[in-house]
This record gives sequence, C-alpha cells and structure tokens, in this order.
Amino acid sequence: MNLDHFQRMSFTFGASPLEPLPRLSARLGGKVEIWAKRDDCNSGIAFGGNKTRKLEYMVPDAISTGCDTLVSIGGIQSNHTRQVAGVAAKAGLKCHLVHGSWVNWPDGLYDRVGNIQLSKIMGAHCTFSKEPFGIEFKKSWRVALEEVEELGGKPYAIPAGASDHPLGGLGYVRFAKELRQQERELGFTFDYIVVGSGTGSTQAGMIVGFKEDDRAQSVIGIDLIGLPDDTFRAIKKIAAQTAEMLNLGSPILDEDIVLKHGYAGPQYGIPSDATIEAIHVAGSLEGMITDPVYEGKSMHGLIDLVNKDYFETGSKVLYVHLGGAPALNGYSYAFR
Ligand code: 5PA
Repeated sequence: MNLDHFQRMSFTFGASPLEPLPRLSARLGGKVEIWAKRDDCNSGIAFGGNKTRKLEYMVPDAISTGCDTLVSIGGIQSNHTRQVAGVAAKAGLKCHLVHGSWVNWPDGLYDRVGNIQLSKIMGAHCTFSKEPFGIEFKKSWRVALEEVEELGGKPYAIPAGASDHPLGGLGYVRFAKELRQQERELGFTFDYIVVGSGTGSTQAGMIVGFKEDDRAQSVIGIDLIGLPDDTFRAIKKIAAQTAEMLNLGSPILDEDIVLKHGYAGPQYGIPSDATIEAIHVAGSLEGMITDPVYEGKSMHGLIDLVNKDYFETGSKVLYVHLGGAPALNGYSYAFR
C-alpha cells in the first residue's frame, strides 16, 4: 500500500493528540479504559476536524489540475463546508459553497452563527438552496459549478463531506498509519476504535487503513444520519474504491464494516434528549466539547455500548473526536 504516491498538502499540526478519559471511564463503571483521539483540534485552520484530513489530498489535486475555485455542498451548519473554506483560504484558492435545507431547527440565528459565519469570514461565497439532505449530485451544486465557469473560473468539485470522490478515503487511511505509530510509542494497541459515520469516507478510510493489520472490524461506526443502510453502502463503496486504488490486495467484505445505529436521534441534525445528555457527560467530566449533530450522537453511542457491555471488560476503547463544536452556536435552544 503506497499512500506516499499521492500528493498531500499539510493542513494539520501533525499527529492529532491522544488523551485518556479517566473520569468518563470511571463514570461508566471502570469496565473499560476510554481514550480520545482529538481530530477536533488537529489544525489551526478554522478549528479543523475530519474534513481537514481528507482535504489534504484533494487540494493538491485541485491545484495540479489548474482549478482555482473549490466548490462544495453541505447543510447550513456544515462543518465540512467551513473546512473547505478554511483550506481554500490557506491555499489561496477561491471557494463557492452551497448550503441546502438539511435541517429544520428553531434557533433564530441558525443561518448566521457558527460554521456559516466562519465560512463567510474566510471569504467563501455562500449560497443557499431548499434541497434536503443527500450525498448524491445535487442540482444546486451543478449550478454552482456552472456559475464558476461562466465567470471564467475553473471549479474543483468536492462532494458532501469530501466523501464520494476518488481521493475521499485517503485521509483516514493515513490516520490509521498515524495511530499505529502512536500505539508503538504508547506500547499498546486499542481494542476498539469508535467513530461517527455520516457520508462515510472517515470510517471507510479507517477500514482500509486498519485492514492491513487485520483490525478493520475493531472500527465501530456509529450512524449519525438515521439512514444506516445508505451509510453502509456509502462506506462499502468508498472503502472498496480506496482499497483498489492502493492495491490493498484483499477485498473489502461486508463483515469488515461494523455500523451501529439507534443513536441518530429523532432525525439528522436534531439532537435527542440522550444526545444532549451525552454532550453534558463528556463536557462536565472531561471538558471535552461535542456537538448536537455529530459527536454528541457518537458519544451517546459510545456510552450506550459501554453500558450494554459491548466491549469486553479491560478493553482499551478509543473514541475518535471528529470536530464539529462550532455548530453549537446554532443550537442554543437545545441548552436553554
Ligand atoms: C461529520 C460529517 P463522514 O461524513 O466522513 O462520515 O463524517 C461524519 C462526521 N463528525 C462526523 C463530524 C463533526 C462531522 O462534521 N459532516 C458533514 C458536514 O457537512 O459537516 C459531511 C456531513
């Protein structure tokens, strides 16, 4: 497997920190040792997060193919679009972002604070559409790509979550390599790696990266969207194409993909009472901030799986924090 074959621009600080969560572990009965890998503080660019890793491989491709404008899509409080705006600024590219009506949430300033505010500060051209959630090719996105061309620019298309793209899985293949090195330094390996899954390339990349040392099944995905069959298919497709591109040599099997569901709350983008409770638990015990759309839900999944004894006693469980805290600004109503 040769990751070095692909051009990469460094947008991150280096290996993201690993941190034990002893007070959370104790609160959950001390049966397992919980750690966090903090991809939420992996970069100085606009608060970083999982998309920053993926974009390290896409931006060089954009530049080497002569593109001058990154064009992408997400919900109004998309962390992904904010990170695209950030890396565009850093690389000296223009940025055009389409924000669909993915979430119906009552905060009055939902479309002005948090991620969308940050994208505007970083100079992205932000537009809005009425289209619902979906990772398929949206009309509004096609229109945005055409608009850039009409203005004489050359667009580089980045799909929702930087996932359904030939290079989408590479960032988290590299994550596996990085974690293996950190485990060597720590002197142990984690038994389980818990990660939220939405558009799929984060978990897909990890599966490919950990398949090398026969650990794909220790990656425990938590469905964040409420459409686990769709998410499963997306993970499978991205993992298979990434494995092929890297000449992995063994096919990605259904049993390599572990995806737990039941934690996505009433619907995508809306927290359940248990999501909010999980956010309070992680915040009050560890000072670790999670959000109502993504990481609060994967934290709920982690807590529930520990409570249900899913992990054998004595296991070392790594929670991968993928970012997303800026969206909290749009969710004051949930904490009123
Ligand atoms: C997101 C995604 P994947 O989409 O790679 O599966 O990652 C899920 C995920 N945690 C987990 C956080 C904080 C995320 O932002 N966010 C999307 C966005 O538009 O922000 C792609 C949906």
